Amino acid sequence: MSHLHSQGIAAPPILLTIAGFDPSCGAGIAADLKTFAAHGCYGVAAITSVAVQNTQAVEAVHNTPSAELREQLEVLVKDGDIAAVKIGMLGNRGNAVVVGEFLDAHKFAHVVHDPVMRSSSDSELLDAGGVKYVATELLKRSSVITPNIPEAEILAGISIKEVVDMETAARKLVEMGARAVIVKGGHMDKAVDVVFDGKELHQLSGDKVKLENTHGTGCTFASALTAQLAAGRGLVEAATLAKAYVMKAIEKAYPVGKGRLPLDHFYRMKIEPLTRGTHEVPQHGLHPAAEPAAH
Ligand code: PXL
Repeated sequence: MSHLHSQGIAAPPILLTIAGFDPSCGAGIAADLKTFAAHGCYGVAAITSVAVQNTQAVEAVHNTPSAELREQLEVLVKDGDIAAVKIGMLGNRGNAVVVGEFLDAHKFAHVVHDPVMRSSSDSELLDAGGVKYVATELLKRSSVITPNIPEAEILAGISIKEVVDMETAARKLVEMGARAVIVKGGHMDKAVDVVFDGKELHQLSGDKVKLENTHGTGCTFASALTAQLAAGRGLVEAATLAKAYVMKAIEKAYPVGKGRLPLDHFYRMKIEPLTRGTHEVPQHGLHPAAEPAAH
């Protein structure tokens, strides 16, 4: 079937997120899809888990049965070319294994794996068997993994106090089979990220902005990275641009709900508020007051 259905409009890159659904839409699939859209990409999603959550807490997680996750992935992959895959919350070992088998069965140009283990509010988002499978199997199947400090400590089995420890963890994860690693330093005083492409170490520095009180930053970073890699950028440039995007989205995070602030993924697209006293006179269609239902 043609990719050009009408008017000669080409399809944007299609990015697949395999992640959990946060109904408050600050993290998980909703954050991923917003990030993809903000980068001019078309997002599709397979749901590994439905979290019962708002901006304040994760109250429960309901993991998707593995067979259902497999069906979701297969129906998407047979529909069109997926430019890149982003993996987030997996929930449990069964779903992690389904994703491992999916990556073996289909070759993708870019696989960004954010090895989510706990929420910002500290609920478990991956069981112990899943963590083991990620460490021994799944990280070998990604182009890049993006652990935060606690995740890097668990996967690499070392304790991280300083940037040099982040570098040691990154090297260790490459020894364990990862092709490239970005250890995110958001949990440190200075938000330095370490990028290791398997050959050279790089540091990305950035001022820490309102970080404590947000959620979805990890999902957003990995999704922006996926979009930049799909656009053909190299790892370090893609990571630099993704970090700049996340920092800006954090800076513009807004108060929705009573808990952690969701980021503003669309900070680049703002409608200016109307000047007070100005309103538009409709030129087409019915004026609201002329509709029978309005009286
Ligand atoms: O931020 C980690 C994360 C990832 N995925 C889902 C989440 C969370 C945190 O709350 O709910 C679905």
